[in-house]
Amino acid sequence: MAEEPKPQLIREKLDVCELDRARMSLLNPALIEQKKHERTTDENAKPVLDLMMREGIETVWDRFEMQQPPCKHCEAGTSCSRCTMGPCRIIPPHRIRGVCGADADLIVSRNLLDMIATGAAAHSDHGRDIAETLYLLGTGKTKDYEIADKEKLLRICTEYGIKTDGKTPEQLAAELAGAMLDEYGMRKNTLQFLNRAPKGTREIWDTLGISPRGIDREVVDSMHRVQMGVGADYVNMLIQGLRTSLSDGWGGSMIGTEVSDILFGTPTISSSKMNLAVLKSDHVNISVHGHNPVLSEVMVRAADDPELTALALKYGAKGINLVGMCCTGNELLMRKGIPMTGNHLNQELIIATGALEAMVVDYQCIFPSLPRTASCYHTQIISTSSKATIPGSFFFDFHAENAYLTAKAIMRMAVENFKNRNPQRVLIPGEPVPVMAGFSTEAIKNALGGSFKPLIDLIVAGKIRGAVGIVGCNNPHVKHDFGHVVLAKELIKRNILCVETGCAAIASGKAGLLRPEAASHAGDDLRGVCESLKIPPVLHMGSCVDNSRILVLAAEIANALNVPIHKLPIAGAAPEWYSQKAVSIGAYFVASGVYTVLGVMPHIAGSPATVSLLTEGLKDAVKASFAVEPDPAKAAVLISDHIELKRTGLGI
Ligand code: BF8
Repeated sequence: MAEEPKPQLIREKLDVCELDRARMSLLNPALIEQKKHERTTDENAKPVLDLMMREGIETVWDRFEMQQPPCKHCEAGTSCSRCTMGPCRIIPPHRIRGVCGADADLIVSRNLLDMIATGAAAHSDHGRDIAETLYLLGTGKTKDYEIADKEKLLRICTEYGIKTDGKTPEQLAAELAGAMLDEYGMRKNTLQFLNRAPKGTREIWDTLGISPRGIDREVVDSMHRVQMGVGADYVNMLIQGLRTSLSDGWGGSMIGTEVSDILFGTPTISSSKMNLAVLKSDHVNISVHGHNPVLSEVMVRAADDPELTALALKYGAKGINLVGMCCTGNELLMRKGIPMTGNHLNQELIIATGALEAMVVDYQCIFPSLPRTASCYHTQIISTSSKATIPGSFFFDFHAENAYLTAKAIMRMAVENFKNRNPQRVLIPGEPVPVMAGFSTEAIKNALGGSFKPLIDLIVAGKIRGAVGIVGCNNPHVKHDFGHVVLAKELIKRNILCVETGCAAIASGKAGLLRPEAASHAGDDLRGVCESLKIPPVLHMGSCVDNSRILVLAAEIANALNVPIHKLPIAGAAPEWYSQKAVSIGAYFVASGVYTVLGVMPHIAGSPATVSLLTEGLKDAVKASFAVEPDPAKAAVLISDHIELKRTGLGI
């Protein structure tokens, strides 16, 4: 029998700098009280944040303060350090070109294209890891996964033109995964899922020349253009940004979502709980953090392993409590109802509850500082991806082929760490909030009786004025969760349905908006709809790759009405975005015809031409544009006006 793998220590354990701690713990109590309210709206986070400031344990907000004021050239996007002729900054009126001759427009657009390509690469590589897992399953190279949704496997095989008759699910899995992996290169020169978009939308892409030719191909093409001496025209750079983002939304991310559903089950409406209080003082607490369910799904199975639960009892715990964080938490919440601890800015706070035995991470949105925070407690940070080893963490080289044994070894390490917990330092604040989640496109359709017609009828009748996808992150530039929650409340008040993913959905969950009772915050018409369907006015549609579900939902409604997506009364919003992935999401929303309002200004102000193209010029090209509005109440007005304009356009 194969042996459980052993962890490898990635460099030395990091300790929090004693000087930092001494300096920070000198904060006076009144200042701590003020700061905790300024930093977050998450009531369960406040006592932990308070404790961290009193004890001088550094957080993202402290580092943010230490970085102020920001470099104004970087903030405007007009600094460039891509090559060693520089670094360069554009400082009018004299320094208006970098050493290579690039002006502000080129530098800004080159930086932005880099961000889009980085985000698209992250989502799409995640999708590839999942497609590879399906391939390994299909070819018998891993026994640690099974096909949970055979109906979806058949449906997507048919969509890909794969003959299904007489083939086993495993054969189909291998064929489908092979066809998807082909789309990463350029053998096919198109992506199958683009055909899900309405004809009118696809025609816009073809006319503009932004139909993606391959997932990796567009990312590599973009990286080629940001090389000095290639891209010289800011318009050309930004148009390639749109094509790259489409290869993410309708390509890599959509593959990630659909194959995750095949492997782990298409989400159905379910209930769970959210916030830091889902930790249990008498259990071994293990949090999975990151994005890829290939790891977290096996952790769910390992948490039920009788050998490990017996071990937990032996160490005096009442059991193992596996909880989620950020998007891998969303994946588990959507499919398995696993409780969720919090979003991006909660990741250090969960450690400071003193009740976390292990934080098991894969990749994306993981602060490299986590081992420093953990060094103040007994928590072990366990990294699992060779792409994302973290100094100060224990590393297990996790692969689909060794998945279960590795998950068991990780879980064993966490359980054995329970004895090191100091009960005197445990602070689990308040009570968890109930949430309803699992609103995949299929689940929404089922809830509506098997077709989107009832939803379309409600929109036509004006009971639902429109729908908005609120997505994206937390960002210390914005009070934690404030942008998400205020925007959602303002929109539902105006009878606009919200569909959410990522950290936005978690913010709403913690604020109680993912409960059917939240219908009381909605306008009369939307409240009536929610009450009759027994659903919340804010629907949790999954993780960030699951923004592809929002695209599919929009496409299905547009196809039913026989109009392009840009004619629908819908919008997108990212009130607290920080990540390159979010830039890619925003770009594919806009490229797909969805007006999108950002709450944080991208680093583009140094090129008025770029700002004008993104906020105005794109309306001619893709019939949608970006807007930036930091005040979520004002953003709700912009969105509501846009929705009413689209309703008028449709004659409803
Ligand atoms: O992919 S919403 S902070 S956790 S990037 Fe990250 Fe942003 Fe959260 Fe998920 Ni998405």
